Amino acid sequence: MMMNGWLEMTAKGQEQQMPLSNGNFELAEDSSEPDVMINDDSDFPVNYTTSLNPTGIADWRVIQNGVQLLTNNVYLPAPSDPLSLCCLHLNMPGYDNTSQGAIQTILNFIPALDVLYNVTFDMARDPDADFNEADISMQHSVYMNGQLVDQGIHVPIFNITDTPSYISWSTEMFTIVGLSVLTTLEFESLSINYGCLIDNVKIFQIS
Ligand SMILES: [Ca+2]
Repeated sequence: MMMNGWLEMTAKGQEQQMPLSNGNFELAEDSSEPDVMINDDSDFPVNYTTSLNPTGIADWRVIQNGVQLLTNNVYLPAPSDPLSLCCLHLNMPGYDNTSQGAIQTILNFIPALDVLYNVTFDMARDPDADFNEADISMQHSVYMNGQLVDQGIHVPIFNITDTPSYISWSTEMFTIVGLSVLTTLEFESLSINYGCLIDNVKIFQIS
């Protein structure tokens, strides 16, 4: 694997990783201590809402209700990054009755016209959710020049034996077609109170 700044060729050499800032959610302010970055000593979970430090997670914006960063000292990190400090919970339990959070990022490159890109991310069901609870799921949305061009629902695979220290992570993927305009990516929880965990959002050019 060759690293060249944000350019990374995969082992296959056929996909080129494109820039997506802070897709691993490691850069964020501790919302209880504004301007202090989260670290091992932060008081997790760290909460962000549309009114409480909505841009505290670098390069992302909370656009609906609240989300929280959970420490991977307690919540098993996804296998693709065992050294992850934290992952994102798309809900903020107890907040605003529903707590179904949503976050948004603007891609820091313009996806070229008619070129295909794969967006991948790690996803899991928050193991704190009651297993009797209704289906837990999330939705991705892609906007190009403000127009919705792609949307999909993701339902995490899990085991009823999952606990914070043993989480069934899986990797999700969807494909978008470039339109040579500003492109925005959103993730939204479709679940009440407890929802999906996500981490390691990446984008690859595949054609
Ligand atoms: Ca992470």
